[in-house]
Amino acid sequence: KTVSVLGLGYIGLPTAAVIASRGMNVIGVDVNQGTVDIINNGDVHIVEPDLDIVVKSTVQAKKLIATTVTKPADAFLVAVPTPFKDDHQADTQYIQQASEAIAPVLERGNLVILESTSPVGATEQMAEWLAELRPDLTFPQSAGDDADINIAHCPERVLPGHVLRELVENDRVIGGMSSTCSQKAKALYKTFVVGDCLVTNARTAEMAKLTENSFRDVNIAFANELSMICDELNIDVWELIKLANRHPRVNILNPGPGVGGHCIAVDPWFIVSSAPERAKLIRQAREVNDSKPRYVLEQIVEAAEQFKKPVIACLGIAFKADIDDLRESPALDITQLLCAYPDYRILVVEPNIEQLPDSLCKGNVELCSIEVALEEANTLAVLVDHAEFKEIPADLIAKKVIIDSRGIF
Ligand code: SAJ
Repeated sequence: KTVSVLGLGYIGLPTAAVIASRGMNVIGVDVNQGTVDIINNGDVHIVEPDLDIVVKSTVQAKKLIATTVTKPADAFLVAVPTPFKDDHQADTQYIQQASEAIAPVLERGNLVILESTSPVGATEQMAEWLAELRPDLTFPQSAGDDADINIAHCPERVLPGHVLRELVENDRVIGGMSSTCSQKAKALYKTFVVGDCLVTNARTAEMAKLTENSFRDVNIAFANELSMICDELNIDVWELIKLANRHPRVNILNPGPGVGGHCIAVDPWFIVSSAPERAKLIRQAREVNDSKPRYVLEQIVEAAEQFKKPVIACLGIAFKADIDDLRESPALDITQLLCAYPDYRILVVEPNIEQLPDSLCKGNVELCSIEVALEEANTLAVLVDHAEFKEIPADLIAKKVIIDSRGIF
C-alpha cells in the first residue's frame, strides 16, 4: 500500500517517516522544493528529537520519497497549516490547495484523511471541493458507505519535542464521514498507533481537537491571571500554586510570558469564530494570554530603568522549553519590543538556535552564551524555562535584577 502525505512540516514529516518505518511506501509531497531536496538527501529541516534518524533510514531504504508533485496513492494524508486571518477566522486555503492537488490523481477506493487542525465543517468542505473537481467519482456526503472515495478527519495531537513517541502512543480520534470511512481510516492508523483509535464523526473529531487546545489555553489563562493578581497583592504566585495544588482536586498550570506556538494560541479562535455569542470564556482566555507578553515587557522595562546603562539578558526566545521553534513565541515578541529601546543592550541567550532571526538583527542585540550574558547583564529576563537555565548556580545570579516569568529561580 502507498500512503501520500501532503505537507512535510512539523506533523507531516514525522508522520510520513513513522508510516514508512512500518514498511509502507510513503510519498511525501511539499510545495517547497528546498524542503523536498533536504528530505531526499536523508536530512531534516526541523528540529525534533530522533526525527533525523527515522528520516535518514526510511529515505535510504527508499520507503520515503519526497516530491513537489502529487502522485496516485491508496491513501492521502493532509497535514498542511491552518492559520487564522486578521479577523481570527480560520484560513483554509492550504486545505483547498491540497484538495486541488489530490483531485486529479484520485482513484476509486482511495482514502483521504484531513489531519490539519480545522474549524468544524472543514472536512465536509474538503469533501465538497474534491467532489466538484471529480464529478466522475462518488463521495461520502452523497453516497455514504458506498462512496468511491472515503474521507475522515483524524486530528494530530502530538506534543512538539515528543512527537515520535506521541505519534505512536497517543490515542487517536478518528472522525469518518461514514462508518466505512472511519473503519478504513482506523485500519491505516492501527498500522503505527499503539494507542486506542476512537471512532466518531468528522465534526466531533474537529471539535475534539479544538476543545483539547482550548482546555489548555483556558487553564493557562487562569494561571496567568493569577500571576498578575498576585503581583498586585504582593504574593508569590509560584508558592501559591504549589500550595493550592496540594488540594486533591486542584491542578493549576504554570504562568508564563504568554502562550505561544502555532496551536494553542490559534485553535480556540476557531471555536470563537464558529460560535461568537456563546464562546465567552474561551475568547476571554485568549485575551488574557495575549495580554501577558506586554505585562512582562513592562516589568522588564521598569526593572531595567534602575540602571544608567541597562544591559538585559533575555533567557530564551523559543515558544517553550527545550525546542528551537520560534513561531508565535511570546518570548520572541517581548525581546523584539525590548530592541525598540535604543539605549538598551540586549543579550539573547537561546541554546537551541545558531543565529538570530531577522527580526532581531538590530544594532543593540546580540546572541551570546549563558556565561557572557551572566557576566555582562545587569537585568535578567527569564522568558523560557530551558533545561540549561535551570542549572545556573544561584551565586551567579545573586546580584542581578531578575524578572522571572517562568518561575525557574
Ligand atoms: N504554557 C504555559 N504554561 C503551562 C503550559 C504551557 O505558559 O503550564 C505555554 C508554553 O510555554 C507555550 C504554550 O503554552 O508557549 C503552548 O505549549 P504547550 O506545551 O502547552 O503546547 P504545544 O503548543 O506545544 O502543543 C499543544 C498540545 N496540546 C495539548 O496539550 C492540549 C499538543 O498535544 C497538540 O498536538 C499541539 O498543541 C497541536 O499541534 O495542536
